[in-house]
Amino acid sequence: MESRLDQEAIRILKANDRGGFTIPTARLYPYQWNWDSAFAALGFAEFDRDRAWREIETLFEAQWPDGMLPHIVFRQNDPDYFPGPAIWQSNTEPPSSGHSQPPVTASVVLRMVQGGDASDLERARPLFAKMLAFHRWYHEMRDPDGTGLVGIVHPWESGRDNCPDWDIGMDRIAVPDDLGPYQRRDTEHIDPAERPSTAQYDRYLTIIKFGRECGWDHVEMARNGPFFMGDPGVQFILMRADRDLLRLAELLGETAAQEQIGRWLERASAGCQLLWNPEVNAFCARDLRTGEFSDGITSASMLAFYAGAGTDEQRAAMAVHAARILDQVAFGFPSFDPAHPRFEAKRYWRGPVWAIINFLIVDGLNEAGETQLAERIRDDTRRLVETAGFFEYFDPQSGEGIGGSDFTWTAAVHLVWGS
Ligand code: 2M8
Repeated sequence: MESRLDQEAIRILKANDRGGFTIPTARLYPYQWNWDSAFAALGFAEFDRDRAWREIETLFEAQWPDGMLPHIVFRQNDPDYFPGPAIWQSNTEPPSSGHSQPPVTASVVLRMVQGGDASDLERARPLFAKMLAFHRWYHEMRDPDGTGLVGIVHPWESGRDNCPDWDIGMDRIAVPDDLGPYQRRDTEHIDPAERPSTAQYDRYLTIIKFGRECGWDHVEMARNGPFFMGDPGVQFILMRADRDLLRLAELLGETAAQEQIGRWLERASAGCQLLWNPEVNAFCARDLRTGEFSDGITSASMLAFYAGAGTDEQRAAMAVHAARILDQVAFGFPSFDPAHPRFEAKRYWRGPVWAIINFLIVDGLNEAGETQLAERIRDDTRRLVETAGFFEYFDPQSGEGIGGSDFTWTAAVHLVWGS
């Protein structure tokens, strides 16, 4: 029996469907976003499996020849969003942005295969080589020295745009005099107090300018771009996605790829130790140009469980941090540590709760046997949606829904978890 909320979630996914691809929400985000689309597929899989597979297939239509899966696909020009295709100048068809986003696709595809039948496995088959190329791109282009730790070249690549994780890297960016005037659109849709600052947008655009001027040469971006930071979110999501891609390789009989994926996994398990901040006793973001650590714990730090990363001792320390942070908010899991001076309950990725991150954290905590913590976060997410609705993010203290409404990935998480 579908509950009222299930019906509402299905309505949202259908309303945000633009014919084979789904937008995160109307007006604020009118294009196809990489990891939003992957979560949308999981939501569709609950009631329309063909449509779920279409979502992943249309996303991969935008894959670059070098393997990169871009973070936004611009199928049409929409003045509601800035920066659009004319700013990115990707020179690709369809036009896209010039960097990527957290690589959740292989994990989503494995989940769809495991929850389906033989026809789902067949639908995954042609996607395998594309996902393998995407993972190779991450391991080679975002880790050109083979350290086992991938970096991100833009805060948007983390998906956690204005998180305090990036403040140390962003502070080092010099905004050029010829950046030129530009008109933001997000602050016309949403209260500017709940969005990134102007100084941050200046820096986001400075990085795009660099990318555009070097023709989106990814080695150049990683070696000499204005920003290059290690992100616990992308690192842990990639580690888990490698593990899930390996499982897919086994199910599909793709023997040749297995050794390669195994090597990536081994290297990344060692490389993630570079994110262990001994002063905070936690996994934290790190500036890969200077070696400096961010000193804050985020919701992405908690994805260590999801990746199976770190030692038993490190994961035990992370569980203690998780319990302490949950005790400080009415609804978990906040995107930034509420005890840190940079925490802001309503400002986007500097404090609010995000359903998709909760979904990944809960998956990892359950797998690690931390079931009480997992249950608590899942209950909090359910209460937030029940009382506030399918918002983009939520205030961890008041439970208020903030940002875009009728949001695709919040609806998808609700459907996957069930009422
Ligand atoms: C947010 O990011 C975009 C840029 O990519 C923006 O603010 O314009 C982030 O929450 C990101 O994780 C998400 O994929 C995107 C669409 O929901 O919005």
